[in-house]
Amino acid sequence: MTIKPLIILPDPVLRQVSKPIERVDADLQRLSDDMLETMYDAPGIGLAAIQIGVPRRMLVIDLSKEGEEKQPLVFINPEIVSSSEDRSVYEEGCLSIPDYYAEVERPAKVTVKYLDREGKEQSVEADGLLATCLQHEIDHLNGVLFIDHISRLKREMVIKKFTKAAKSKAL
Ligand code: GNR
Ligand code: NI
Repeated sequence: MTIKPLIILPDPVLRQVSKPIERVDADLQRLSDDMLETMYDAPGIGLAAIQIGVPRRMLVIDLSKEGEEKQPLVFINPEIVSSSEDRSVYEEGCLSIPDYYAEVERPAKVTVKYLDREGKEQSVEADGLLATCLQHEIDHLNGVLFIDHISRLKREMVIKKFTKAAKSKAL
């Protein structure tokens, strides 16, 4: 397993729309292992493949707490098939936008259809943090970032700050 470098704002790779996965094979399982290792190392509670530069529709999540047994979840070709009317607000962050946090309102519950790590069709009714995290990660597969759900003024400030930081690091 390998820890991969994370793609950081304003890299245009983050705006790519990821393509469906056609075959769940050993290569894909290796990619999911690398994504989990990269997520645990960061540390984060979720990661989409595009965040390590792979434009494929796969994401990983682990909401277990420190010291608890790990609960790695792999979602391949996930699709939101229904969303609740009621909303909830969470303070979100993103490994591709380090050290920036903002409140985002989203549907409180979602039902997501997906393939698991073995390629078997599954469906989950998620609420709480899992619902928020699944929506945040599925947004990544569509080139959408959590800052797209905040005010334009705040979003432009964040993008400006990260653009400056990237320029000062470039050689
Ligand atoms: O680690 C993460 N924490 C988090 C907190 C609130 C809502 C969403 C997230 S996902 C984020 C990791 C990440 O960037 N996934 O794409
Ligand atoms: Ni993110």
